[in-house]
Amino acid sequence: MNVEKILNDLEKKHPGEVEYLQAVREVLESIEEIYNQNPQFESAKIIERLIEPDRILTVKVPWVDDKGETHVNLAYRIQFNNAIGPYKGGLRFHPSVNLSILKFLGFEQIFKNSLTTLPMGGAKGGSDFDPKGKSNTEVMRFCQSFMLELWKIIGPETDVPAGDIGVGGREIGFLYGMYRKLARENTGVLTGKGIGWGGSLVRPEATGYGAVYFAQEMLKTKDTDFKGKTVSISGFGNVAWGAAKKVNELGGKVVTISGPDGYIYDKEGISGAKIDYMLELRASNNDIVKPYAYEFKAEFHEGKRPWEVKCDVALPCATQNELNEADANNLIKNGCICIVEGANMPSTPEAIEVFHKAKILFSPGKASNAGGVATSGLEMSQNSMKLNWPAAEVDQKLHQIMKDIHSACVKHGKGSDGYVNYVKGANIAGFLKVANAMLDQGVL
Ligand code: NDP
Ligand code: 2IT
Repeated sequence: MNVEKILNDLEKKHPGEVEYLQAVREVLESIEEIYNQNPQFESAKIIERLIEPDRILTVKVPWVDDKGETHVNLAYRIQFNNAIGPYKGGLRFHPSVNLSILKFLGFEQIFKNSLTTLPMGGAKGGSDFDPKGKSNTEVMRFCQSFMLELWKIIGPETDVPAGDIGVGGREIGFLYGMYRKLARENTGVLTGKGIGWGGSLVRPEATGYGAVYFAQEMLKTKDTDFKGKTVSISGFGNVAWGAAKKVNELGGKVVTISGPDGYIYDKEGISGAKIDYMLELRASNNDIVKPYAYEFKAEFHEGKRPWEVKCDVALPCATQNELNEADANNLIKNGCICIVEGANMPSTPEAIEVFHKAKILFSPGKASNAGGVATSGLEMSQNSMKLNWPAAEVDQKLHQIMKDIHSACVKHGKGSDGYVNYVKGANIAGFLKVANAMLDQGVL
């Protein structure tokens, strides 16, 4: 495989799609060696077939606001690869959404879903619709209008969307309601559903819990754990919330959360009612963390990111490319020993290089945030069986999956000096399963 040639060709076809090209480059560089050792991959053009999505649905979504004014948004569903199971992945509603961001997320999802050990292919979707400041009825009308198009290409055995940034339980409810009407079926076609209508216990917490379970395994390799550790978290959404809960349970102290307006530093620790308050902040639809500072007498650092704070463990849980080279150097200078991505691709390639050079624990989102989609997979299993598992059972399965993903990363990422490159490990382990499935099934 000639990585530079493949990337050049891809860039010619998709100029300026920086996030997509960034995600593809990382995977190609990780798998290059193993790919070249297996000529059957090259002769079946596995990589050329894997880096382009199977199909992309683009639709316009007209909707009417509470004042009677009409708006038009763009929405997409990218079905990337379904060699090992139905297309699966979240929907993101954020003004920054474009094809490059969704292709990067869909591409990452292939390997993440493969790592979960469950039969799920990769997909992603979303819209440039901004939920900020919208009323419930406006969000409902947007979701219903989007589903009028989306339902034609999804189904419980075809493609199963879920939430991501800007899409939580409320949006999944509106989307599912419309799907059910159109399809005239109650199926498990979306995950993250309400507990009373097909949802799984622990799904809301799963991404954050999973990331912390993964971090626990990483810390274990250094004979340590979360007890007494200071933890910096970014974001204040679904993933950040679940992670904060689990860190507290394991005896760690969370000292930061962040939003687009800046970050909160609470040296007393973000625990108990303060974690519940994160849900209020999200539900307020304002997208700011500043009110936390008044509520709990904590510091607010306007326009800044939390990576300047002294911590033992860092959990970036907001969005892509939110932790750069300077941030990485700061974390290391301040004694951070472990960085675990809760978000998708929050560290820039330069930041990852800093972590790898320093040989400290670093794990990529596709491994450490896989608990969310894994629990979505468990929701699909429960829907198929028309059964609900108790919370403890789901949590135990989630925990085991995160341990298995950690083992797969160690197996494929451990170097001769004993240092584990989790990026390499995750990419190779995720790739091999999908590539072998594609080989078995012929050229399609
Ligand atoms: P939420 O919408 O609940 O929260 C997202 C958080 O990130 C908010 O604090 C949000 O603030 C911030 N954020 C989003 N976009 C930007 C931006 N462009 N610049 C700065 N801050 C931003 O989403 P989730 O918690 O669900 O998602 C967080 C991350 O975790 C994402 O990378 C997502 O892809 C990933 N993830 C989510 C999973 C899930 O199951 N929910 C599973 C696996 C990964 P604001 O919106 O105001 O910018
Ligand atoms: O990035 C992700 O893995 C998610 N947003 C969750 C996807 C899912 O299908 O649960």
